Amino acid sequence: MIKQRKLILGSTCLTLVPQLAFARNPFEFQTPVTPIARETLYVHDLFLTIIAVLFSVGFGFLLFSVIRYRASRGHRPALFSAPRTPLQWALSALPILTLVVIDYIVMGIPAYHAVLTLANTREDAALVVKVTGSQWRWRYDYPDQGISFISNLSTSQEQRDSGAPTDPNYLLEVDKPLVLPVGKKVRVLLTSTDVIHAWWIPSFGIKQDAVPGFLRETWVKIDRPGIYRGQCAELCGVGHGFMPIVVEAKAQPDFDKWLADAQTAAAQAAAVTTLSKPELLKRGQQDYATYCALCHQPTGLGMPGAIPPIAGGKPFTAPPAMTDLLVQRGFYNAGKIVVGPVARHIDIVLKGIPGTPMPAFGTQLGDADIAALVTYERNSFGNQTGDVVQPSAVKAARAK
Ligand code: HEC
Ligand SMILES: [Cu+2]
Repeated sequence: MIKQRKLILGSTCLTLVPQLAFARNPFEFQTPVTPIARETLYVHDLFLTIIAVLFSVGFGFLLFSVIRYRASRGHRPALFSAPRTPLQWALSALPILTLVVIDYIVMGIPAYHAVLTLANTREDAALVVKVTGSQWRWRYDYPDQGISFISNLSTSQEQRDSGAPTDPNYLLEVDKPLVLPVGKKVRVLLTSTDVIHAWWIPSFGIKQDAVPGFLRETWVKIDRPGIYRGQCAELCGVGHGFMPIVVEAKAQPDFDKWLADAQTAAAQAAAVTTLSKPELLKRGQQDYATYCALCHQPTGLGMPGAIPPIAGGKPFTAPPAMTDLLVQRGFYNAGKIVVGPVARHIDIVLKGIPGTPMPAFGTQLGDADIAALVTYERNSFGNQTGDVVQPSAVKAARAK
């Protein structure tokens, strides 16, 4: 009995925890800030009210009958099993008809309307944004504005690993939020590069799957400036809890300014073809922590049997299916990881190793970042090749 109670209490707490982080009280939804969120919340409240009334009336009748007509007072069960008199027929039909009216009209019409609203992604859309899920981060593209960037979790490794004091937005903070204008309808296209993810922002009333090979869509029209947070809502691997969503809604003039700045920055970044070695190493170190450390580990030592070390000379044993691929690429010899040729290294980071968890970063990262990563890996974790790989070399490798 105690065990059962603990179980019930525990599971109740678990369902409440995500709510606690956002809502004013644990039983409330986040304050809706889009038409979709308002409408779905309205439908929810309406249904809940109707169901609560029906439940109370039905259960009230039941309780009343159980107490009033109990056997100890000499009452006997009725012997008939179907209505007989016209009154009995009417009393049986009434609840059925009531339910039909409630289901198809009172609840049906608002619910249908909410679904139509949800599906109306194109009409009056002022801006299109593409959202791409990848293990384990979101990428945002503004196709008509020529801007794209990756949004990464910014909660520090110490907070995640060692129980250091956590920020109020622990695991719900990113380096670059998606920036959107308020009061404008934004059409959101969703897809994925690997497995199914889901883009979920409770205060927008949106939870849409991002499916590889498909383009799904939804829309938002945000009421007021602010920061809105969400999470990936489809279990997508070990980093599933580390790909939050942050949307920063700005008034139109502020949004325009942000857009202009982002366009300038993108043009400047594209113009860079050579970087100094210290610049490459610094950038490579940051990128490694963001994109590679989850698998190859902050130490570069990988995980036994599953993820090879980046550090050359370290022993690594794994099934031949895995080590054969590494041998082919020149990264494995006699039970040990070796630092393979530069060209193969660039190739692995650009295209991944097909058929293994090693992802292709070519579609996610620019030439400068890939050059920085390769330079960093070849000069860190005890590797001392001295190689400096420039963005131009990555550009050339892409062209092949
Ligand atoms: C999802 C996990 C994962 C992530 C993230 C990841 N790798 Fe890998 N990586 C692998 C696996 C698994 C292999 C071995 C593949 C095989 O041959 O079976 C590998 C192999 C490699 C190799 C060749 C072997 C070696 O150890 O030197 C290099 C180089 C490499 N990864 C670099 C990177 C870089 C750079 C990043 C970040 C930009 C990265 N990886 C991110 C899983 C990952
Ligand atoms: Cu995900």
